[in-house]
Parts: sequence; structure tokens; C-alpha cells
Amino acid sequence: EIVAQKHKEVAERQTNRLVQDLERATLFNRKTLSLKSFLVAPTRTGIIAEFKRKSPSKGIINDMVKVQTVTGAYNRFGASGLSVLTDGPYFGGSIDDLIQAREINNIPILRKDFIVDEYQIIEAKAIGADVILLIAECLTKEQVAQFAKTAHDLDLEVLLEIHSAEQLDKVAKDVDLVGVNNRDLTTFTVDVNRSFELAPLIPADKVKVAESGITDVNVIISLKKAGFDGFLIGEHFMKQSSPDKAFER
Ligand code: IGP
Repeated sequence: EIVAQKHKEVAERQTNRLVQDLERATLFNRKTLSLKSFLVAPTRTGIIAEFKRKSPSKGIINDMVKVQTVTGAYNRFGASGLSVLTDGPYFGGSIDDLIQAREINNIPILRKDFIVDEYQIIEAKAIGADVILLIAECLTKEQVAQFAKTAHDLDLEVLLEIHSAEQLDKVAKDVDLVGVNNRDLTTFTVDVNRSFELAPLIPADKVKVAESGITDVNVIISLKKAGFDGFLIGEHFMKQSSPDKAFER
């Protein structure tokens, strides 16, 4: 039902801000950063650190902290990229959160949302994102290919999220990174072994990202050995009362 809700949300936003308006935004012409490159940069950790106030599985995680304080700390701490939820209803995020994160950070930003319409991809560019998330569960194979192409035409990178081996059928030419979500989106069960199981099945030309339920540096080391270059972490950081202070060194 998320997909239906998103279509409605997009239709409403689109009446206030037409595609032509998005294309006139200052950030629309910004030169984007490559998450693929930042993930393997020697001075960075491979961690994609997420700003997430709440989630359907956990309820409120942290609604006291500011997006610039937290993302600034993630950046200083050595994150390769930032993931900012722009979904309001389920995750308590907003487009303004991403714009604010962009203002102070010069590392790649992933727009974390449920993308069901090309409008959201143009919007992602206009608010300063570098990467979009496409969730295999929510899209047909044709939509994945089409949306990924649109993103590439805008110089945005594409992270395709999968949860099962069957969904690998949706990997398209214009997909840059394949993410294995260790969390089942319907039952919310988290199992990091999902990443280890699916890793060998991911096409070799795609960068591998492990998503969700990562709380331990030893797991990151094992995932790296299994071929993962990216580690998407939200809750473990956000549930600290001061995620920013936790990272000060
Ligand atoms: C982060 P965690 O367990 O570290 O908070 O997980 C990220 O993987 C998770 O927020 C996520 C997500 C998503 C959120 C993965 N895929 C799709 C919303 C939509």
C-alpha cells in the first residue's frame, strides 16, 4: 500500500512544483558525487550513514537530533556517504532534511524513499541528492530499467535494493550498486546472513552494499571479505542520544 500512497503524494507535490520548476532549481545543475568512488576511497570507511527519525519496525528512534548535527558528524567520522530519508509518513523525514544535509556536506547523499514515479528522480536531483534508491519489491523489471536510465541521464547513481535471489532478475544495465536488505520489508525480521547468501549471486560489475541490522565492526570486516564495499547503517547510530557526540574523536 506504500506504493499507492506514494503515487498520491507525488501527484499532490507535482501540482505545486512542476518538472520545469525542479529543472530551474540551483541544485539541479550541481555536479554530482560518485558513491561508487567514495565507497572505496582510502580515507573513508565504506559506511553509508543514515539519518532516520523513526521507522515502521522500531517506532521513534530519535526525534531530538538535528539533521545537520548528525550528518556533519557522520561525515567527519569518515562515512563514505549519507542516506537521508525523505519519506514523511513512515520514516518522519522530509525533502528539507536532504536539502539541509546537502548544505554542509561534500560527500554523496542517497535519497532514501520509495520511488514509484520519474518525478521523484528529477526531484532528487533538484534537492541535491547524488544517488537514488530503487526497491525491487516495489517495481517491475521494466520500471527499474527505465528509472535507472532516467537517473543516469541526470548523472545520478542508482542503488537497487533486493531481498531475494529472484529479485536479481531486475538488475539493469544502468544499476550501479546492488544492495541486499537484511530486513524483510513485510515481517521486519533482520538477518545479516541474507547478505552473505546473496553476495555470490550479484553480477560482478555491480558494487555490493549490505543494508540493515549492522551493529558490529566484525560483521563489517566479514562482509568486506564477502565482497561488499558499502555498509548502510541507520538505527545503530541514530539510537544514541547524541549521535554527533558518539563520533567525536
Ligand atoms: C538502515 P538499520 O537497521 O541500520 O537502521 O537499516 C537501512 O538499511 C534501512 O533504513 C532501509 C530502508 C530501506 C528504509 C533499508 N532499505 C527502504 C526505508 C526504505
